[in-house]
Amino acid sequence: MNKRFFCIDAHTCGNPVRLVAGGGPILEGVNMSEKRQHFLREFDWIRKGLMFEPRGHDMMSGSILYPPSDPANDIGVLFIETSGCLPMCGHGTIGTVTIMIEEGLVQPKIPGQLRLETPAGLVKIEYQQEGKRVTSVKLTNVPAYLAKENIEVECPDLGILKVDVAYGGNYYAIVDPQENYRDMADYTAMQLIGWSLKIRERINAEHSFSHPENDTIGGLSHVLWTGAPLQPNSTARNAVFYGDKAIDRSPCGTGTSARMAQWTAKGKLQKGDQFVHESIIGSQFTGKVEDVVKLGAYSGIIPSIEGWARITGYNTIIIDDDDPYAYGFQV
Ligand code: PYC
Repeated sequence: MNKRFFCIDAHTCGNPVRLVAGGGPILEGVNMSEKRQHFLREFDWIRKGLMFEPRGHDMMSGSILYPPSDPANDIGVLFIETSGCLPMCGHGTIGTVTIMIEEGLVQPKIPGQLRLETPAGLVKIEYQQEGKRVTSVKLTNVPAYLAKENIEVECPDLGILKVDVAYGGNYYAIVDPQENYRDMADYTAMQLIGWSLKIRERINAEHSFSHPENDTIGGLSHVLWTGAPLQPNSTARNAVFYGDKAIDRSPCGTGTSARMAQWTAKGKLQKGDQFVHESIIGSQFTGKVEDVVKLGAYSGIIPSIEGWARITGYNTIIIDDDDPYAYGFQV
């Protein structure tokens, strides 16, 4: 089999987004959550081929577009990454919206706005344009909440760490400054990656995390290391680990959502407050606590995230069965 995928590549604040504009599979399901399950059962080879080396790399991330299930909405989005099919991806949403609008892949029902169906739920978009260029995308995310506080985990080299776990579209272990950890700036990205792998495995072995309203979403997937901001207008800095080897180059939309839920639960943010998050490379997302809500038995928030993306190229990618590395590899 020789399959072609017509992709448009972009980056959101430094992190890649590969939108599959042609060649994606037809998926069964009444919503994006069911379509995601179908993709994982039968088409995960597409994700592996497009995300891993030699066609992708450790940080690669992308999306595939689907017609909406509800005619009130504009489009459905499936997120693909080296780590799997995320229920929601913030940087992926900002890049996908920028590409869709600039390339005319969707006709918004209301100019400047979009309603996106994602596997995690409905995400509302407002975007700004100057001429053809999309200059900023604000997404109002699914509800975020603090799931567990003060989990103790043994981290190689550092010793015992206490972490909170919060959900912002994915589950995040948040490592704040404490006796055995001061700031992400003290360590290399390689150190953070190695430690993240271990602590994620250890936390998942002892604790379970399941979305209160959607049991297809669960498990700790990301680790968010915090630090003091380097830029005067940032509230905080972070390095988000995902997959097996990636540190997000963007400030991470679902991570920022999770962190705002954690801060709100601890009384450090309230409805209407802004939170400017800085990434490992200094790029910024502006977050806001739009509302406080109930999510099952939990108190949560509706976070919004605003950022920008740029298209980097058009990419027709071939996955050919005849190639021993058709479905990618990791070293
Ligand atoms: O922006 O939500 C995000 C994200 C998740 C993983 C990488 N980026």
